[in-house]
Amino acid sequence: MFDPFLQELTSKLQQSGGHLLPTPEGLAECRSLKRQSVIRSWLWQVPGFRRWRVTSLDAGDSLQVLNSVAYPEFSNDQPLLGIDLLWFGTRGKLVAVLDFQPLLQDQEYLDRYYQGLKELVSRHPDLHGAEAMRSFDPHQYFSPWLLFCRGGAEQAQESLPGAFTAFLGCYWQLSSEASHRTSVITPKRVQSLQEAYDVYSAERDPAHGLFTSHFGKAWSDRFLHEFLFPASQQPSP
Ligand code: BLA
Repeated sequence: MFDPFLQELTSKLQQSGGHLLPTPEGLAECRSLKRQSVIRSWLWQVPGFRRWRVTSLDAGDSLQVLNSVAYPEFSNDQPLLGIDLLWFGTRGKLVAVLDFQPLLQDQEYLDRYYQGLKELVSRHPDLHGAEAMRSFDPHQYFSPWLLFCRGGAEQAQESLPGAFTAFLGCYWQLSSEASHRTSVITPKRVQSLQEAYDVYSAERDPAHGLFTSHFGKAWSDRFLHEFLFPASQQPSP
């Protein structure tokens, strides 16, 4: 379902001078024979970013996922890129979340970074439902203009492709302007806010149960703490 999206993201990363880095041993790919599924992950080195990860999960008709997070360099206080797209084929259900994940929620920060996303959302009102969040807090690391939709095939096929392209374009625009901008938040604070994002996300991520049911607890714990949210790892004693 999301292969064209993954290809689009991958080619944009390549065009931006990105190249692949090795993923931690055993985490690049995992298969579940029982659930007939495979999860694949890529770690990118992209100019201007300290980390950019991409994951796709293919469990056939039961579930397809594309997930990605981009962490800008600490000298750049712009939002993180957050992508979480899920397609439950058997039930014909879509969960789509696209956001510029803010480090802070104050008005000055939102005014600085959200003009583009605000306009995009006004062109795609069907993807900006008033969905309630069950596990996350909408006021922590989510923006008021996130695209968040629990929908069906119509949204997935008709609205999402155009919105996804525009969303990537908008984030690339923000990133290309970084060199002309002065960050307001100090690099030290950006670092601690990005690390707190990992700690918070590892605690709340509703995917952990799903990973465990496909790939077992040991692999899923490692994947969560070593690949998805590395700053959530306990420092070794
Ligand atoms: C929800 N994301 C979900 C759910 C699952 C995943 C299973 C619950 C489905 C539901 O609410 O109906 C799946 N999350 C994954 C997978 C990965 C993952 C497979 O991290 C990793 C490969 N989630 C993100 C990012 C964002 C995000 C980057 O990982 C930001 C754009 C958002 N996911 C997000 C939100 C929800 C969600 C807002 C709804 C959760 C809620 O209701 O609180």
